[in-house]
Amino acid sequence: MRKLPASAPPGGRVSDRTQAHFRAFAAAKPTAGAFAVCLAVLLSGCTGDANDAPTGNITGTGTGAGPGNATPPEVVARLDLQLDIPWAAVFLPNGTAVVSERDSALLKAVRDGRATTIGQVPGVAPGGEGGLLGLALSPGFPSDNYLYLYFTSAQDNRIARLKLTEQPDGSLDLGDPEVVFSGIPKASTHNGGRIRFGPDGFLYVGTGDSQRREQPQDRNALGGKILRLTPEGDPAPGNPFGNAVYSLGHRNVQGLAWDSAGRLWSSEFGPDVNDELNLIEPGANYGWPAVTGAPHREAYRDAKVVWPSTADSSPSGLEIAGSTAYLGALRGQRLWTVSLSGEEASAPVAYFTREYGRIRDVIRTPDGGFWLLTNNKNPDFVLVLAPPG
Ligand SMILES: [Ca+2]
Repeated sequence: MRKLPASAPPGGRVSDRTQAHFRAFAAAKPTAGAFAVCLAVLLSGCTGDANDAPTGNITGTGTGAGPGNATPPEVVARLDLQLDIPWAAVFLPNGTAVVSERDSALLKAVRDGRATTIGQVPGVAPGGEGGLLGLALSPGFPSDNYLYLYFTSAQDNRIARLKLTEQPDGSLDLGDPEVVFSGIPKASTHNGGRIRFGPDGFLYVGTGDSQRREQPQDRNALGGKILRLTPEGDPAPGNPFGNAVYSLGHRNVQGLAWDSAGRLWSSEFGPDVNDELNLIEPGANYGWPAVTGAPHREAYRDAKVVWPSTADSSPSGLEIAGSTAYLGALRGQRLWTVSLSGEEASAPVAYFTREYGRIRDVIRTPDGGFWLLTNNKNPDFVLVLAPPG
């Protein structure tokens, strides 16, 4: 049986609202996770037995009460685009999606259910978890045409921007990349890679510890951080330490998203325990490698959601719509939803467990639905979800 973390906050216990979720998932098969759920809700009246409890439905803890009330996601299409380890996607104003492929270093355009190659990004040195990773569209894209890329080069992880311009025939032309920020440490794993422009117009960057455990606690090192940059790649004005660092003590940040009040949340891989959803505040220390999860240590910020077993989660892409956070899980092979209420987060609720394999990224579509990018190499596809009701 999986044990709940000793550090589970008391508010993370599942309330009687769980009963409805149990019924909704009554067809699922029992697992050890189901027993863990029952253990978690023993005092609040868990009546779901091993035969009708959901699989891995709730196997983490949040700070808020209960599992929340997110609308169950609905798959409306599967786009078999023959993708190869897609890592990120952005939608252009004209509705075309641009997808990065990690190992091929290709950028692909997807429109009307078809994928075409735009081009290969020069200077990418794929290896292990490194390669062509995150994408972000310039907030000024309609006039500047800039696409930002985070990738692993021969020397480091770096951020470049290039012009993506539409040709008269509708195809997209890739300009020469201009490196705007470099020197983020690289390794075979823990390369970070998510980039995203915030509501303040600055570029936020999730990095990994690059297997260098001294990096995350060093305010002057770039590994194990969330960085905040100007579009030109300079430290954003107002950063807490006067350099590029925005928050520290991270192990491997994989997802960045803002809620409707402008709060930044991020997903992060734990070691073999304690995957995290964190609420990010400038200058805060998220604990790695000293602590993980939510141990209530004064020097470190607790995670808002903790998944005790990385086998259930390993959360990558993060998106927030309304008051719900959506996280794609790689090893956990499912989509997690978390209901947010102010600075509190509910216990996570899983969908599609092991139905579609590993999920790398969650992207909001122009119509308010979502894309999920799979990462199974079989080849990979896009699941299209309906806008939440
Ligand atoms: Ca942490």
